[in-house]
Amino acid sequence: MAARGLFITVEGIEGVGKSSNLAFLAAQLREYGVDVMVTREPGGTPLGEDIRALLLSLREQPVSPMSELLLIFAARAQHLCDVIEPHLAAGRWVLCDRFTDATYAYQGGGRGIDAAAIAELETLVQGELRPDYTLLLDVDVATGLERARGRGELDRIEREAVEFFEQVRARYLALAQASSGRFRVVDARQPLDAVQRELAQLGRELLTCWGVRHPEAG
Ligand code: Z5A
Repeated sequence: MAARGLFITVEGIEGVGKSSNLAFLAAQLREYGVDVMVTREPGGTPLGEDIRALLLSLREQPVSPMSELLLIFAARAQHLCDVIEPHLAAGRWVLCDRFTDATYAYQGGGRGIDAAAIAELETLVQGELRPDYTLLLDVDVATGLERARGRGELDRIEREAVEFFEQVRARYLALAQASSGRFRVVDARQPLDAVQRELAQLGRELLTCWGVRHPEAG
């Protein structure tokens, strides 16, 4: 039976560069022969992608924070069952664009839902599964929003006020401080190539930790 794969998540506020850097990290790991699958939340399954569309679409009636929270965990339950758990069990490394830290940051920090309620759902839906390693790309809110807003029409969450994203960022940084063994915080204000040099170094450290050698090392 294959050893369980590594579960890596990438987090940060809007426009921080998660997609660009996740693709970079996946390519780097594959170069070392690691079997990697890339996925995202909310989403990652047909049901999850439908829930994502519901969550991000503009609506006439406000969405209650609790509805938002439960939809996110509904998508996560399907994602765990159909994608994350089977791939990890098959020995694959799973790279996930956002996971439950985003729920603590957005629904906890941003919407004001009690972290204890999120923790209860986390245990109910995930059991003991938690990410092994989390990369937090950190940027000030003004820079993140400027980058995100350069991409075109804004979705329901991207339309929130600056104060909302300040709370989200603050909660992310608090989570990283509280679980410093799991998190690595990268300054994403740097130009993309500088961020990726840092990621390449982190990737090598991770591979060394898990005993993976570069194919050319013999
Ligand atoms: N959400 C939630 O509320 N609760 C939850 O539990 C979960 C999610 C899981 C969708 O997530 C929404 O779901 C999200 C939170 C909520 N809120 N919103 N809206 P998402 O991750 O798919 O959405 P997003 O934050 O908008 O991510 P994104 O579209 O994937 O953006 P990104 O990956 O962070 O950025 P990017 O597309 O890689 O880069 C943005 C632009 O900046 C692009 O033009 C890049 O070329 C540029 N860029 C990137 N890095 C740099 C640097 N270093 N310098 C200069 N320019 C850069």
